[in-house]
Amino acid sequence: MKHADALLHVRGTSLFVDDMRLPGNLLHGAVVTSPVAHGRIVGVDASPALSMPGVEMVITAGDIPGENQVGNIFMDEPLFAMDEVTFIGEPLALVLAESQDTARAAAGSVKLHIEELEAVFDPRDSFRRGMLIAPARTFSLGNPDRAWKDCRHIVEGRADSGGQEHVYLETQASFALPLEGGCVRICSSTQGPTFVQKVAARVLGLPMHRIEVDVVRLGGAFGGKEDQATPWAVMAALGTHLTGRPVKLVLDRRCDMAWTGKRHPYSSDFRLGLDADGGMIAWDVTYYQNGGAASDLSTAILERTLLHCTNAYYIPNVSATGICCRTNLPPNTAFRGFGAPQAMFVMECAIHMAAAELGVSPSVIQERNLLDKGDLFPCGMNYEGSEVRRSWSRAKELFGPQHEEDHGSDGPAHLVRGMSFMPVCFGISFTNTSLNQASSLVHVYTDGSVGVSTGAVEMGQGVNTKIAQVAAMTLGIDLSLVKVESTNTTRAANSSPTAASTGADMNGNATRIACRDILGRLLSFARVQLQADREKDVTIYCGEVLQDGRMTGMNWKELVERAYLERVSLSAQAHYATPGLHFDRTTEKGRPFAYHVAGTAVTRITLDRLRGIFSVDSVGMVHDAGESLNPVVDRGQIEGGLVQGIGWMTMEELKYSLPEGRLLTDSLATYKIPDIHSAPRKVDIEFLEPRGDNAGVYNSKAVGEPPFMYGIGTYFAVLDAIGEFRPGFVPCYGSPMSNETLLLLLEDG
Ligand code: LUZ
Ligand code: MOS
Repeated sequence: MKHADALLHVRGTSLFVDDMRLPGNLLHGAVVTSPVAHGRIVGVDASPALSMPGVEMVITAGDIPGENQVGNIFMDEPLFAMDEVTFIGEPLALVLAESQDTARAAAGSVKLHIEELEAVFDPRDSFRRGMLIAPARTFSLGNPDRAWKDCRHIVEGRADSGGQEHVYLETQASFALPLEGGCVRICSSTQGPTFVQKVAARVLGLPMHRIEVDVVRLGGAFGGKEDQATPWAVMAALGTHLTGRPVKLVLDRRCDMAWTGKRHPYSSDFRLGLDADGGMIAWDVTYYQNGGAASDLSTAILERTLLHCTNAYYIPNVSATGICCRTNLPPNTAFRGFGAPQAMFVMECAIHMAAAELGVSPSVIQERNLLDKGDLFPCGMNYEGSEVRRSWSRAKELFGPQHEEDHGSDGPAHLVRGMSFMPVCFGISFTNTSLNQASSLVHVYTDGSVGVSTGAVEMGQGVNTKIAQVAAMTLGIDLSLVKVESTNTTRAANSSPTAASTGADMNGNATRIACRDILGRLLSFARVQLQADREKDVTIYCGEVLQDGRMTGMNWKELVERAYLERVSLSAQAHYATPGLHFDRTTEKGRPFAYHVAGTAVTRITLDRLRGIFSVDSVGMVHDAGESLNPVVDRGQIEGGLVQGIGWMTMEELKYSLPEGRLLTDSLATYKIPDIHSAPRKVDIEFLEPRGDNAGVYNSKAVGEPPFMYGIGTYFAVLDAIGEFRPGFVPCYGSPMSNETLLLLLEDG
């Protein structure tokens, strides 16, 4: 089964927000944003814009009928700044005009009088000034204070990881249409239609039932549209509400890059204690998270960092502290992995440092400390699987050092090989327990075709394909009979964002329940029609109605048609709530995850020590996808996640002008993402043999985020290569390991 949108995509006929036909009286929006990172607003003069022909209206905070607030976890983010601006790109006003060019030109003509104030961009600096977004949190396990005394080796250091731009192919985009009675329909490129609905209702001062949000598909999101699609969609809705006309707002690439939040940069301090055999026995870590100017999802992201502070390892004594620091950057936000990659990077840096101290390969320490079934995480949950060790063993068998006699230097002396193991253990579920619910509405039409609506948003990851498969499998019919509809708040209400890798699990499970409900009714009806005894087993298989496994001569279409005539309901709505989850934030203990996804990557690189460049020769991964619902889609997620992770670790670098804090890398000419040449020459993926049940759908497992963290292995493969000619080498741990950084590091000798 291919991706359901494959044909549309290759033919260029799939629709995105910017492709949709809109009525002729459409207005285009352009946003006036702050040119300074921190300042007091003295005046906003829109008269030059208003005097331009074709300009309809300039909307500012004062025009908002409801609340000027787009915050999610905390109410700390105005839609339009009022007295103070706190980051470059903070919206001040929305210009509406007859054409996009006019709107943008008019937005540029608005005169801003802003008194500049001192700005802070560094999280440690923010921490020293007490600019916290929320109080620090600490997760602990065992007794770290006592454990330090038993340590034979203690290493201590600092690790910094950089931010990351999402570079979704489709930039932030939305439009709004006026409906009768003052209602508004919003089409948005968002992962969270319900959040858009809720915030639009809040800003417009309307009940939620007056706002409808519809999402067909997204051209990528990666977390960048979990929270940050909202302001743009709400602005379009506000424009429609105030003018009675359709309004479209699409950001161009440069504005999108400059104005929207990124992956959170982290700066962390660590201390790792080991026993004589390399067993990790004490772990102390403090994460300074660069939250940006508003809270957005930062505290949830920091929570996931704390939940992954030991990655795939068991450490009996842990103290992990997370500090969410406010700075004057655009609010940083969700990005694939949601704080876990930052935690895993620090853990691997500490292991690398310890390995240098012990004079062993990091893989010796890694393997020695992998999670076993029953091991306790600092959050109080036990590791319930076997996949961490099984994936490691299998990866070692398939891709381990024995497959390469020539590890180290060979051939030209300036070319050096390096390799690394990267085990990943990632918790599946939203850390905010209440978000772990989904719903599905299934209609069987009288010709036997099926329409499914859920809260899941298709963003290229293939969730619609998987949901269609679940419906077809459950009903026993051909996949071609199933269509997954757009995601619409009137058909799937109160949906969680499609995030946390849970889209297919939760919406698939809801769809399965709804389909089983309809199937139950149809089978009872079929029994009567076939005059079958109670004991006789009536089923539907490949679109045929079977009795005790034998054909009855009735097929799915006939059954549906007859059931309709006898007034059997052919629709069902179902809700799914992931079972067994709880977490207590006062004790920081609970069971936050339905299950974990684990896997191991083995990365090989060749470093050119003269030029400071390297190529990724191969990455072999053993990944736990459960019983994969769709191996083609899952492979796509694993490959994509890996390459995106390699980009974060080794090349994607956000540069700002200082002291202004303006993003210099605001286009793809200066912000480098992996291209085909920087992707691994060879990628091998083996699915780990599934064992046991889990809360995924049809025993599959979530796949969206975990593979991202395989990319961390590339960083350590480069360090391994350097270690070949500088034994015991310990760098200042910091990502990205860009060519520039690498060259300077090699020159430092
Ligand atoms: N979004 C969210 C997420 O709101 N909560 C989460 O725990 C999460 N995890 C991963 C990605 N997005
Ligand atoms: Mo996300 S980082 O929106 O799963």
